Amino acid sequence: MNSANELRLLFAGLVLASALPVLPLTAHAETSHERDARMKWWREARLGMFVHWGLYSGAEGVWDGKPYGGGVEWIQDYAGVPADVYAARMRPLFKPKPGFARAWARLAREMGAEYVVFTSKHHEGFALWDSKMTDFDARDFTGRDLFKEIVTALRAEGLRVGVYFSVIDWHHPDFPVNNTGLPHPLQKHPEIANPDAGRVLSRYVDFMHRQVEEIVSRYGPLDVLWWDWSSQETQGDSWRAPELMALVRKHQPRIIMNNRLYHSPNVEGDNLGIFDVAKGDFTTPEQHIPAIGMRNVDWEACMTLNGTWGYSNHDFDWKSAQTLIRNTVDIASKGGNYLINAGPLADGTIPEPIVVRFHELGAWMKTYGESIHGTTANPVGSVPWGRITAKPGRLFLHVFDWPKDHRVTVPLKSGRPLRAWMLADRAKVPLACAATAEGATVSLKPAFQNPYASVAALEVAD
Ligand code: JFZ
Repeated sequence: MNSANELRLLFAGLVLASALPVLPLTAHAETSHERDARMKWWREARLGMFVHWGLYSGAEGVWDGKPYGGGVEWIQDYAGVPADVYAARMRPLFKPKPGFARAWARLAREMGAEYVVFTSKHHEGFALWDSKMTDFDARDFTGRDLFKEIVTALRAEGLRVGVYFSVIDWHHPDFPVNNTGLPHPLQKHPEIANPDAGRVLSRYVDFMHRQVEEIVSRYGPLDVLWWDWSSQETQGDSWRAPELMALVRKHQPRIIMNNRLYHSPNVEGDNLGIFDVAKGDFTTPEQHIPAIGMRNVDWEACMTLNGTWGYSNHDFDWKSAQTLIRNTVDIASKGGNYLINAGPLADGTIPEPIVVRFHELGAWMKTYGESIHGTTANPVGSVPWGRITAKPGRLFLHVFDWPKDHRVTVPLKSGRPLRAWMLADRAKVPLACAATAEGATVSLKPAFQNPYASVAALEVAD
């Protein structure tokens, strides 16, 4: 072939290539319609229960008699404990009682949660399933497959199943100590001259991929994979994330994953504006509620109930039931999900202060759940007296500050008020409501006032 023909061929090839869409890594690219169908249950759920439970639960926030603050599921790191010492000390303390998982599932249901995310492996590296890849797992420590017990119990209660998986692993001998931007207990040991000698990250990543494959291939359909977490230096490529996510999707085509294989929540903020569905289905603001929500981004705010994810025997700084209920409302009004944490004891018992608060939230949800589940963000603009959620043709007026004249103003953008009633009123006796220059006013009934958040439904005609 002469060079002119070669050039012509090359040119034709270039034109053709630029006309083709970029081929996705997976065999079939998901359309936005298919994505919406896959995300449907999650977008409607609005409330989930997070469970942090592992060997750290047995330390209860104390190491060598010294109490630690903060998230004490990190106690191995806080106290700079080498993996073998940690495993030996924690092993005898980890004694799950029979039926613990059924109690978790029942509590999640009673609280009004639609899904539960539990730590299958936290940073300490201990696997709650029967892993063939390591003897640092539930089967070797307890003779049981705790993952299976938890998944079975959640499904029996009709809950969606979410699996938290830490890509950070302080037990595996190939997980780097330094220069990842991620924590490691041996960083507290400057006397170890070269702690990274002999550690090969790619070997850990191979191991981690195979662990993930065990989880996603053995226990039937899973609903959420909650990765945790990455840094600027160590993310995406470091974990071979596209391959890992494709592996998960091969076994679990409908699973929903967060974006923490690429994202460090507290360092980079909430990812507003740079959200990319190729890097995860939703983003995870931690310990705060985004001021105005996030337009066109699926998000879930995760929060502790006191100051720690894992159980502490000396942190009594519990959020009130009112805060839980108002956070639930606030987050739903901004279009997000609320994932509330419980840290059980090493035997699986959920502490009474948590049970009491979750029951109180659940009692409120029982009456007002229709104003949370299946709703979308406030479509009309903020109001001084509380928050608003929406369903087609209907607004839910959540009143935090009950007006002295019992009347709330709703800034309708279009349409006119049809009828209104208090959600707690089973008879649905109509409330006085009227169209005004601002939109509508609704007269509330004090007999149906709720100390946490009162709710009225308002039907709006186009
Ligand atoms: C992570 C975990 O470290 C924590 O133990 C808990 O599981 C929580 C839900 O997720 O928390 C983080 C994640 C990232 C940062 C800090 C805490 N960060 O980027 O600094």
